[in-house]
Amino acid sequence: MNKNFKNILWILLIGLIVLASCSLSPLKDLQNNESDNTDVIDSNLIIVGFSQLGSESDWRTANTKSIQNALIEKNGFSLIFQNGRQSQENQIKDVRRFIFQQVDYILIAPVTETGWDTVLAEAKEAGIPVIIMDRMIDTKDESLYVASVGTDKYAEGQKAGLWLEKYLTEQKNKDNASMEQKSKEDASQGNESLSEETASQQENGQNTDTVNIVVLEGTLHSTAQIGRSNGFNDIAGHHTNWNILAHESGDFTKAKGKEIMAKYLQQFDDIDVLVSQNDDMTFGAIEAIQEAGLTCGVNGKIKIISFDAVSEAFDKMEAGLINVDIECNPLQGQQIADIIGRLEKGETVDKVTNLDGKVFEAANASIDRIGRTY
Ligand code: GYE
Repeated sequence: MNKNFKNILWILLIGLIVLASCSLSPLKDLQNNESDNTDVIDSNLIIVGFSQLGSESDWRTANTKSIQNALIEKNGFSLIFQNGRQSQENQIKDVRRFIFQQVDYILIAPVTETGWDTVLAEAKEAGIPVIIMDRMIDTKDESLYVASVGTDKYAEGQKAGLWLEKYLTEQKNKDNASMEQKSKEDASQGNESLSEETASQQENGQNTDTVNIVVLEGTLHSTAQIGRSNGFNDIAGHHTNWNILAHESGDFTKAKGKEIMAKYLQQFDDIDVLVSQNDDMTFGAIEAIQEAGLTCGVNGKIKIISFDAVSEAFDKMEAGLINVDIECNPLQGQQIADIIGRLEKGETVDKVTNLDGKVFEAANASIDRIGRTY
């Protein structure tokens, strides 16, 4: 090859490299996986940095998948996923990295409510819109986020309390009906004093007896813990016979749920009801109950109220081990994609979007679960 020809080849090569780097932004060296990646991506995609709070539960897995399935390249997105492993410190670092990377949007599922103002002010300063997902943040400055998508955790706690109210009333009615029957039989046998005794028992009602309750709380200071505790406690406050023996955080994990339930069972020998603020803790608690030689659920000693309604919880309701499950919908990806789509077009979006949830009882579990995907 002669020298001139070689020089021309070099110039052509350098020209090509310069052209390629003009069409792709070097700051968008981002990829849709857990670690930073140096692959260059199409600058026409909307880059979303997603700080997920952790991977502590089946609900969380379904939630992460929902986001990863909605914010895909085919829909015009490139997603950078970071797992905060249940630590706000990690999440704040992840958000700062997104700001440095100049992503187009930041999506945060915050582990706890307070302490976000500084980093969100930094995002605002950098002109990056923030969307809050699943749990909420506690801030006086609502301009720090453009929208939030989640569920009403206070309402979920209330539903748990209202279910227990209904359940205890039904039990009372059943007891009254059988006592009435007994008193009729006594009267027809001419046994007046016995029938009077039965009637007075009926008036007092068996189920005004103390109901001993233990609570497995989620991660303390998270919206899911605060809302579900407050909602349930507000209903419990109307019933002087509901006795909350203990409440402690199991951090939304199966292992901690089991550990704390085992401790409760050693501490208290007359637990009537377990309120467990997510299904994973419930699964752990059921193991602890069974290992202690006790029973739970529909025909068992300890009635169980759980939250989330994931697939394994339906298995356990069908097996009669969980009485009721308060649904919390983790499938929030489509809502997020729609919100970003509207913002891109310059449209206004609702500040708060709450997805509805149902109450699933063991008796209907096999039918209610049909068509559910997680
Ligand atoms: O109930 C639990 C998860 O924030 C609603 O977090 C969510 C909760 C959910 O770990 O399973």
